[in-house]
Amino acid sequence: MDLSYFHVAGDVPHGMKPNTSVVIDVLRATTTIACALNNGAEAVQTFADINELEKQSLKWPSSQRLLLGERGGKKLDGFDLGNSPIDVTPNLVKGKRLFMSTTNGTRSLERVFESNSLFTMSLINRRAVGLKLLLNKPANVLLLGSGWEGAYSLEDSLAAGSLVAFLLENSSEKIRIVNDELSAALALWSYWKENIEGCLRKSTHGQRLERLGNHDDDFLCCSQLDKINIVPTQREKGVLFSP
Ligand code: 3SL
Repeated sequence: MDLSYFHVAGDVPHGMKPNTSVVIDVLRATTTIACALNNGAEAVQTFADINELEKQSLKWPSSQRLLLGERGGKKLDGFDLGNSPIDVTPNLVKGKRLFMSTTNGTRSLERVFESNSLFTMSLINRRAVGLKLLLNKPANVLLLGSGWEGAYSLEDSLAAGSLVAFLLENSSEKIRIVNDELSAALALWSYWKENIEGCLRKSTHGQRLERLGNHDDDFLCCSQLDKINIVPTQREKGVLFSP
């Protein structure tokens, strides 16, 4: 299996249509997606564009939908929830379709909507995604971080490194690291793996969240490793289900 990692959507070479993609946004979109599906959401439908989200969500019965969204880390006006994985409780999300737009994570997803297989990953479901890749054995996998407005983020690279470490430890077949971004991510994982929450808090987006208010529960949740067995999987364009 050949794996490459790009920090943000804009780094993916123009015209590249990946076969298998794994989108990562540890703080916090892909952690929230995994938690929502784990807590019984019917699906999470993702949008880079808020107007499009509002239009599409109206096609869904109001009793069966929730709008989730943030910009700059703050909940969007008129939306039911922001983007905290703590808020997507079973009580709120069970059986509902979540319509979601975030600053960076949903943009990364949009870049690879056309992939034949598309999964989302965070630290919380790293093992589940790793096992899925070992089972499916794709020849090439694109790991795509979300960053912050086009810039690198520490926590997404950490998660990319954690996935490749898992694959190297558990694969009977050759795992090939194709680009330097992924080698660097693996080194980052070796450096921080005993203090994941410390890494998330050190990251610039972690510091942004701290400036916005107390996010202790979010940090705790987003830094949990291998706690959820869900692999959010695209079955319709932009819509993630738990298979
Ligand atoms: O940028 C994103 O997509 C979000 O995950 C950012 S936040 O953590 O919700 O602020």
